[in-house]
Amino acid sequence: MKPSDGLGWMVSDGGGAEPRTEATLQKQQSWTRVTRPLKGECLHTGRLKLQADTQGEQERVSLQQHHLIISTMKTLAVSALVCAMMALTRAAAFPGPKAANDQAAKTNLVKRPMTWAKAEKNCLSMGGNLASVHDITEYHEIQRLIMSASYEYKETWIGGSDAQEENQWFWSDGSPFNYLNWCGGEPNNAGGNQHCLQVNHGAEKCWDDYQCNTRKPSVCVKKA
Ligand SMILES: [Ca+2]
Ligand SMILES: [Ca+2]
Repeated sequence: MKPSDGLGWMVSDGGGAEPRTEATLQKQQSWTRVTRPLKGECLHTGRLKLQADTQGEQERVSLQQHHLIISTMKTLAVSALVCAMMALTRAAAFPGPKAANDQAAKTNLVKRPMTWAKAEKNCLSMGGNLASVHDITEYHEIQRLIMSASYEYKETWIGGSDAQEENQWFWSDGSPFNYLNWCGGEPNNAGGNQHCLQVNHGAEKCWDDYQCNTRKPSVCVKKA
């Protein structure tokens, strides 16, 4: 069979030898009816699809705009909430000058002489510890406090100790022991019995290890 109607061999029954009976014609026409409309349907369906796409696109765009507006409003609301929370967090995290003054006021000199251990317990009873020192600025603040309270750079306990193990120094408040201001030749553990840290030692007013059972003034610091 020739592809006389331009539909090609695929629209035929494929046999070629079958006589062109009415049934065959109907069969071929049915193929034709199926096949021809397929092209039309494809186009038509395509147009419908295009129209549907267009309408759907409009609806989709409209919905997207709607969602965008809602999303934008939600984002703005969330952003405002986040900004408010950040402002509160900053207010809590970064104390102003008044809070800094309050923290400085929590460092105090205890004039009454006590052994190192009793001085530490006395600080604990006030919610603090013997002072720890982490840089030269902190050390100078402690020296100024001692001078302003006692009018001299008096030897005074702060929180350093190597009582647990020789030459393993700790601050009683648990902070890192990462700054040193030892006097020359100190700590010397003189007599094998010096395990507590006193400040304002010697002419240079530096640090010395000394017998812990000696009674001295002390400096307490209460953490913020
Ligand atoms: Ca020692
Ligand atoms: Ca010493």
